[in-house]
Amino acid sequence: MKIEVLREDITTFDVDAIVNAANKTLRGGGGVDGAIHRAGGKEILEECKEIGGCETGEAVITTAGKMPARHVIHTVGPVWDGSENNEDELLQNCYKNALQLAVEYNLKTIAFPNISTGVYGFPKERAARIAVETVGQMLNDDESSVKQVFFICFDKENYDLYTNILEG
Ligand code: AR6
Repeated sequence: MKIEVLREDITTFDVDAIVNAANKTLRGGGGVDGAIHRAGGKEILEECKEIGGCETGEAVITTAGKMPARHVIHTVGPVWDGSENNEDELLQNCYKNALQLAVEYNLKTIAFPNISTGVYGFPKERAARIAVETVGQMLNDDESSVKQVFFICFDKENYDLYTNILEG
């Protein structure tokens, strides 16, 4: 499995699945969630309504509507609360469950945004370390269909953090 860090708009990215940092209602919102629903069109919202909702740390899958990607894996990151509510483990679960779903669908390429580091306020460096570590742990799994993971960083701070962590 290969890991790459890019500074991009995830909605324009051509992979088997892009991951959405959604909320529990799955009805769209701001940030990357808003961008994905705007770019993908109403088909995604219709599928999300059918699914109903998603708990923090869990993941669900829909098509990607009008975007170049084939699927959207929606996961709900934890709201940062000063590490009082198991946020680290819940964020780990987002990455694990999204990858797990990608394997169930036999997907080869997946792109993650920096889950929880926007509106949900998770400290960026702490989140980046969790993301890299959790995805890295699945590197050794030969059974995995996933061959390439992209961390799509929207802001320069996240881009620099991920680059440093992966180089170090
Ligand atoms: N492509 C890639 N990354 C992006 C894009 C984009 N087009 N737009 C924003 N980001 P956030 P959260 C980055 O706030 O913290 C929504 O309202 C952004 O710079 O989107 O998990 C949901 O409905 C940041 O690094 O998600 C929830 O209510 C990262 O995406 C809530 O926000 C995540 O920021 C979820 O909050």
